[in-house]
Amino acid sequence: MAETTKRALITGVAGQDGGHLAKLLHEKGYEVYGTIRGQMEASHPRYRQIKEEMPYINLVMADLLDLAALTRAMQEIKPDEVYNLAAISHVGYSFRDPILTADVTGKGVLHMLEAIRLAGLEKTIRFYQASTSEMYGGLEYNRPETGYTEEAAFHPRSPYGVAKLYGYWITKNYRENYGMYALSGILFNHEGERRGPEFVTRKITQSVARIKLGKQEHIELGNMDAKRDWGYAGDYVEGMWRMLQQDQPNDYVLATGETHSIREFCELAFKEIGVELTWQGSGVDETGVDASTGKTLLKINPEFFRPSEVDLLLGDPTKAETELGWKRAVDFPGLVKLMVEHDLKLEAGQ
Ligand code: NAP
Ligand code: F7E
Repeated sequence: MAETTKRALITGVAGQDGGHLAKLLHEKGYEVYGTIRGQMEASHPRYRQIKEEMPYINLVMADLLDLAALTRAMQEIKPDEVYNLAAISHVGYSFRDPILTADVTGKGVLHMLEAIRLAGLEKTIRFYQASTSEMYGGLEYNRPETGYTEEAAFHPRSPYGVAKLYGYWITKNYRENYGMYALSGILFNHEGERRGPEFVTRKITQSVARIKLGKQEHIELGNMDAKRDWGYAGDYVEGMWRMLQQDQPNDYVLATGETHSIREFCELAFKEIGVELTWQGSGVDETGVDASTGKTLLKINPEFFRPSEVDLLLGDPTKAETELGWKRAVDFPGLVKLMVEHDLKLEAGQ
């Protein structure tokens, strides 16, 4: 049921969170605008696909590298709320293309803030910056007892994390310098049926579905020891919206307060298709084996190792729970289940 007639602009609307957020805001009665990049026009297959799935999004062509396009978008749309979700968001990729990552994921945030100022809207727009748990360094640098809070120290371990830290600080800086309503959501990993297949959870659930249907023999992964605080993206976009409804701008952590290893994710995903996965060997020789058939279903491929890792992420969402009344609904087994079920249907062509 519509609750508002506000206008929202979402950058990166074709990404995982963009889709969830656009739907949420549309359901709340917002007029939703979303940026995509490239030289698409209405006849482009990707453009058509987005419009078919989410006809309510008004698509705007704007690259985060292009200050002029962003300024024009602000002038024409005059949004009440801006959610800056666009980024080079893959941590592994950021090691391969650190300069583009710095430009888009870091300096792109400055472009957004300057576009708002150039359009003369800095007193009216509420700005959300998609900050990340990758700004914390993992156990070697910062050992959280009950999880990282908004006050924990940062020590990013990848070009992506460093670029995001710039985005975090420049957002805080514009809040302090110009009195802008600008804040960061520091979000821990969130996944789901819209997650890109280049991220480990979706790679696992897609592969499990394909193995079940006889379309794939095994899956190859990198570091199995990393632990992540994984939630459901649908729950997290509700938290983003709640942040921008507060009287004063403030930064918030969204997390589940639980951490699980890649191994645990694999075990649960295979369990969904009736396979008990057991582990043999160690290091690059580790394998995941079907306990009943002895078939190797998982191998390690060093190609997926990163030059440096965040070994463990665990967030403390107390502030968001207390001040925003936010709480995740989907738990870890529920998340794995919904992703595997979705991919089984998708791979079966249903
Ligand atoms: P995503 O699926 O990778 O979506 C990112 C979007 O940004 C894509 O639609 C991409 O467009 C767009 N983009 C990339 N480069 C761009 C450019 N130069 N100009 C304009 N758009 C560009 O990411 P997500 O998972 O939805 O995450 C949303 C945001 O939250 C990101 O900023 C991410 O870094 C951050 N974050 C994510 C998580 C998480 O666990 N998902 C956690 C913390 C923070 P194309 O489709 O054309 O590539
Ligand atoms: O990796 C390990 C990998 O790429 C998770 C982004 O949304 O969340 C995401 O970043 C872990 C890492 O996500 C493979 O080494 C093992 O330890 O799914 P991921 P991420 O790096 O945690 C944060 C919060 C963001 O902000 C980012 O935008 O899994 N891993 N084997 C693998 N990872 C991948 N991708 N592929 C593998 O084969």
